[in-house]
Amino acid sequence: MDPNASAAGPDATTVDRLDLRGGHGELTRFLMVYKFAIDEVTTKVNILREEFTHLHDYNPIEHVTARLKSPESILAKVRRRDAEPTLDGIRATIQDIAGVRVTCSFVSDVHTIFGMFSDQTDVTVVEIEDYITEPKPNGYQSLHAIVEVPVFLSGGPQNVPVEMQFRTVAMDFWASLEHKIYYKFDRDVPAALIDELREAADTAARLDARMQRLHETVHGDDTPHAPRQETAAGERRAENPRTRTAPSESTATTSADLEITASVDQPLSVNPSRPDVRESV
Ligand code: 0O2
Repeated sequence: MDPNASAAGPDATTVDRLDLRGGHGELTRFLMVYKFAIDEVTTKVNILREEFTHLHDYNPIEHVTARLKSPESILAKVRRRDAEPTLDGIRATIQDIAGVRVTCSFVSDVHTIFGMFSDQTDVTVVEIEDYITEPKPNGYQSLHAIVEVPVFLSGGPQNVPVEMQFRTVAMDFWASLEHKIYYKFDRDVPAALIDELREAADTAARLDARMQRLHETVHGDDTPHAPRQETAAGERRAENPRTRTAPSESTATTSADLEITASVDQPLSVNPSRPDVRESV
């Protein structure tokens, strides 16, 4: 029996009593599996990237970043959601503990890479939020998906959710600036700035459309598409994937203070402007 387990079992432990910092704390062990899921997902994405580079002499993925949500952010979200403050409660409620962001060159690449990723037989798409087809009112664009991947532990496989965000370089540029402004003004951004950000988002979207056209002019039909594999992706999606916004036709992710290092294609480093984000270097 686990000596750290409470009488009701480790998963029923009240989170407030958990050791948030210790390298061997309960929460650290709980989070370890999410770090493994990040490793699984980033390996899959890097395989696609390398294969593309070799086969098509073209790399549709600009960069991949990953982050484990910090214990503090997890607790804040648990409170916001009024969820049960236990490991079971966290597991059931918070699906973005593991986050992977894939930044692509062109909008078509976003859909192609997402299609190729979600078609893999061990990936289950739980939820899609397509903020590219339908941007947020502030202009935010990205394709979000909660996917589940199996992590093979000593005691057997465990399906672990990972929040994935797919976006273009232009979308990423806009989102990172907007995020900084949002926190600089402590979430109370002046109206004029909000308007300007909205306009900048439109400019970024126009740039994406223009670059896409140029790209197609240069590459023509050579642009890679997601192959339809034998098993329809839909069959492997969760029975009722929560698709808040219909994905586009072609398609059908704070500080990690933990002593965990994940590998993307090289060890992850902490982005000084976003200590919550660990980047491939
Ligand atoms: P972090 O630090 O990135 O993890 P929530 O808001 O988390 O309670 P939900 O449904 O998970 O609910 O949020 P949503 O809308 O899917 O957004 C999840 C993540 O997408 C955010 O994580 C951001 O990374 C990104 N995102 C969503 N909307 C915006 C936006 O308007 N601007 C920018 N810059 N990023 C956005 P968090 O919550 O910021 O935390």
